Amino acid sequence: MNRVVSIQDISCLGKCSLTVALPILSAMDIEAAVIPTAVLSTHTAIKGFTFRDLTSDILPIVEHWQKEGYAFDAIYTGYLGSKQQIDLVAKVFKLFKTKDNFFLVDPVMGDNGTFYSGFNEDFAALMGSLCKKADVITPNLTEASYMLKVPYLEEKGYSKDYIEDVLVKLSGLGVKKPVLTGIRFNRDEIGAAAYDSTTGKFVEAFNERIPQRFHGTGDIFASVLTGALVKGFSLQESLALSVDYTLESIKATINDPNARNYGVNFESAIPMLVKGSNR
Ligand code: PXL
Repeated sequence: MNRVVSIQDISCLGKCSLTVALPILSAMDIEAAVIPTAVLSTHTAIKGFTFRDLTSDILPIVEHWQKEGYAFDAIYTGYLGSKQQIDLVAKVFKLFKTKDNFFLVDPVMGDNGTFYSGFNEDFAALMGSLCKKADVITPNLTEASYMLKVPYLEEKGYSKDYIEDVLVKLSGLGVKKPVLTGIRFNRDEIGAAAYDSTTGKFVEAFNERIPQRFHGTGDIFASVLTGALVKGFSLQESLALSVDYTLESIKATINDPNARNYGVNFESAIPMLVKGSNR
């Protein structure tokens, strides 16, 4: 069985980070190990959240695993709460690199042209340097703009050429396969675009756009993408499964009159993921 370690926070309630990465990887028949970087009562979009920093636990956990000889098919990082955590993750990458595994960095920092609470330009520069060590990254356009120090263009205010240019610039950071999420060239479709710098090819996947915003969809996308790549799906197939499952989760949410507005009903869509990740 494949084994992935995900390094990100536990938001105890709110359907994001590890509480979505774990069930999604399990549904894809992948063992999911975790290094929790912090414990929050909820994600930071809900006011009054608690925050317990677990930075000092990261290296002892990794050193124990190393002593016991554990290895991983992928290391997948999401929300990181401090510059120190970025430095530590870079160390973890070094310790666990093999010739066959890959690192996926989801540089969670913001959306819609602004930073989430607690992030700034300095943090984005450091995140950019972590991305240098990654095989795959999954920023949205806001995060990509901050890391590249290029202006953020509003939704639909860009062309395909612009997106391809951003992807090539991201690969210039040193990333083999940058992926941009939340891309839309028209009103009706949304998806992801990627550049495989090892072949020079651009790939993309789009599906229906539901004109509402939901929290946690980036984490769902990155978790499925990690799982699909681990299972040997092509970049194109992996993007398509990630886009389709995210849409299915959103549809399940809008069809549920009692849906909570802090995350999406990805649980209801798990049968589709199980089917889609077994071939
Ligand atoms: O969904 C990304 C995410 C993960 N973890 C925490 C967050 C956010 C986004 O706001 O606050 C703690």
